[in-house]
Amino acid sequence: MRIEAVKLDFVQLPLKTPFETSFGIERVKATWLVTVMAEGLAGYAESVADQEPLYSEETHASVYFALKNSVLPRLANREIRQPEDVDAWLQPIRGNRMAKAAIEMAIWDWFARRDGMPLWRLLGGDPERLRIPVGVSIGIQPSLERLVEVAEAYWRQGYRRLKVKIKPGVDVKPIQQLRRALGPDVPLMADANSAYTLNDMERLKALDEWNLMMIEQPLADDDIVDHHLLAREIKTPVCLDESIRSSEDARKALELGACAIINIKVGRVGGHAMARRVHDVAQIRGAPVWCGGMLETGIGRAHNLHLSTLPNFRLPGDTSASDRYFDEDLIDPPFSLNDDGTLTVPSGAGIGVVPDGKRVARYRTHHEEWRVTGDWVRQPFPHGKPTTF
Ligand code: OSB
Ligand code: MG
Repeated sequence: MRIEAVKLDFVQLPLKTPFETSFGIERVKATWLVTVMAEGLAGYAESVADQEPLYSEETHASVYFALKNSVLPRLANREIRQPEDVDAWLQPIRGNRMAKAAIEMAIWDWFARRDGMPLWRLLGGDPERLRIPVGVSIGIQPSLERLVEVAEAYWRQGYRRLKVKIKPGVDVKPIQQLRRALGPDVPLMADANSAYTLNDMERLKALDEWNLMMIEQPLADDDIVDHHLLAREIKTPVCLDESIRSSEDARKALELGACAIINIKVGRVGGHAMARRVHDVAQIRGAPVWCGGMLETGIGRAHNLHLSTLPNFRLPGDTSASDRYFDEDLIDPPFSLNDDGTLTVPSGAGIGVVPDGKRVARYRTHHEEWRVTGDWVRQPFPHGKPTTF
């Protein structure tokens, strides 16, 4: 296929409740919805970058500029024979993984639709794993009472594990309270989003007592060595999120014993092809992975479910149902939680869901269409015009 046009819709969906982490509070889910057009077919994906570079270096603005100036020019006017070509051709671009992933994922969706098969099949997923066990990620709450209330409500809904955000000073107490309220058997874990250093060793050791499944990304986002030093000292298994940006990062982290588990986010590693390589590197070394999330709309959520069919996704992920985030998702029907705490992988071609036109129009604040003509990407959007993200 040759890309004929790329549509960008910037959408902003209000979150039902603010999501607080060690790096800030999100009240709205904003994303670039990317549509790749060719041969009368469309492929869909969304960017997982945020307004500010807090989780990673990327932002809505950087994704926009990387797509326009680096990513699309490397793909335009070339015959893409298979989705893996995109990953290979984008390798020279440093960083900007969320930008690369947004288009790469849309192209995977396009190919799967063209071939009339669900994306999981194209990715090589396991046909026996089409109901994905999921957990929920709980933001920092205004009080301990509220935290327990929220956690109990999700547990009653049937989620398979609970993850709570922690930061220095909001860690041992909430975990202790939760463990006491939920009992010893509820699978519970903590995500620090890089908020600690080795100076916090005692605090992190104090969590050992509460039987956590794992602690996610306790130390710096660019670190592997200190995580290894920490992992030697604590009993709680270490899981890496921010630190793993490629299969090479994964290999090094596992070789060094910096982590025992990896959270895979397609956007963070630059696309499905790389996500699969991270999965394989972990599988070979006997380390389980699970699928992380970035509060995606139904489009990104569908991609996550298809990826989660690969066999080494052995732990419940963060792909919760639509109603955990939004009153109204971009897809109709939204994703709902099955009684057994799973989400069902959509069975249609591609990711099996499409953005609902009316809803996109309702939440959209900006729209552009780039047509690939001649030997370049012709942009109807003039340079220099102020852009609202
Ligand atoms: O660290 O996993 C994280 C959300 C935004 C940014 C980073 C993270 C998260 C989550 C939420 O934990 C996962 C989800 O429900 O999508
Ligand atoms: Mg995380």
